[in-house]
Amino acid sequence: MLLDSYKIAAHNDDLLKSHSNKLNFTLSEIANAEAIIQKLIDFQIAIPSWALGTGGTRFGRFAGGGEPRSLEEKIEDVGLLHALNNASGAISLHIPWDIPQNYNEIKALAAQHNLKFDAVNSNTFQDQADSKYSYRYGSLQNVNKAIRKQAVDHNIEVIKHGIELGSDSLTVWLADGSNFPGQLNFRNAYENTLESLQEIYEALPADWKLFLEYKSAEPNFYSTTVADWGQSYSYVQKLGDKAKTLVDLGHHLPNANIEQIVSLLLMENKLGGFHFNDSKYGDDDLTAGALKPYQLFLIFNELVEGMDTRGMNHAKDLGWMIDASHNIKDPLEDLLQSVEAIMIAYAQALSVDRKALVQAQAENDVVRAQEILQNAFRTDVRALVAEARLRSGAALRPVELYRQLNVRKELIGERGLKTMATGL
Ligand code: PSV
Ligand code: MN
Ligand code: MN
Repeated sequence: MLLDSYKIAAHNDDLLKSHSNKLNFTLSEIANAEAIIQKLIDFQIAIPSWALGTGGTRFGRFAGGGEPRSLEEKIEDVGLLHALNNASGAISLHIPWDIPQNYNEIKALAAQHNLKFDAVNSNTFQDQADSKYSYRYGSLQNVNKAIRKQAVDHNIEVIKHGIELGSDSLTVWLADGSNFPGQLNFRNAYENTLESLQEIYEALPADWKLFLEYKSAEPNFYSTTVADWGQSYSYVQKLGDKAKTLVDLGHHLPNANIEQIVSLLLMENKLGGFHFNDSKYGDDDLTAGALKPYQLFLIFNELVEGMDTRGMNHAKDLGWMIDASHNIKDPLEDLLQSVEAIMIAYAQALSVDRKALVQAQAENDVVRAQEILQNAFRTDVRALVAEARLRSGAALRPVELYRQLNVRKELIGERGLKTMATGL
């Protein structure tokens, strides 16, 4: 399904007057509003291919219908999102869930939707029908060299797919760990993992990055071999400049200070990128900003400060991606909401009076520092985010237009009610 640009234009025309009123007020409130709008136009957040179908839990899955049945349909769905918000200009593939059959055709389809290929993801957390060895006791950490080699070879295969598609990064998330004390020699597991990662790193093209994602627990519940940012940092530090740590917001122990982690990884030049989502208990993969929008803002506050201090390009120097997979919402509406929440947090962070904050910190004026941050957080920047969309031909209110156009109904008509996205 392709969205007609005139339908977007008609939607925008209807809302233009009320939007202009809000925008004018916001412009009068925020000194650097024009610069913020430009940064928002440039900012793109990749969509993971596995978030386009309804997520499940181990207790069940309630599919909503009209879900993509192939890689082509996944690309079309991301194309829809991008047409609506002009901020979802990339798709991240998970191999072997998304193996391209014909690279040229897949690339042509993506180009038709103005999409790029973001990081490619390897999968050594599930056994495949044709795999010789099982990952039951881990992949890159495995005590058996032949199993480690199978996992290394898979990662190298994933890099090859990425090269064909024009991607420039590999994300490695390992389910490796142990369920019971005594099951694993921690040091051996670390050393095996390091050696395997080194072999994968060797296969990386010169202009590629390797992102090593950490996660505190699940599926292993006693130990995880890359469990936190310190462990990921320890590996990527040894691997070399192209290796960086990836922060998935849902992968921390409760109450972790994620913004501080972000700040220090940036300082060490080891922050690779993000998987955005929100959570209350664990790896809940809820819509970004649904529960803790202030935390999301504080993370962006550190990002803006740290990236500006280091002269980094906000849009290009880190990997920005959503990793949320919802259980009951329409996945496309959920993704539109996540992108919106991320853009709002980013815009708010860009509006922080940084000079005043530096001064308040130098004077230990704690009250003033809090006022500065909360003033930015409590200022409504939604008109700036909408204006960025308007200027780039996207919709002022993407979720509203998605519903008005009955997109899900159309997709069900095209694809059927009983569809199952490939992958999870
Ligand atoms: C693991 O929980 C994770 O966050 C990793 O990024 C995986 O690749 C992704 O979810 C999909 O299962
Ligand atoms: Mn993730
Ligand atoms: Mn996760």
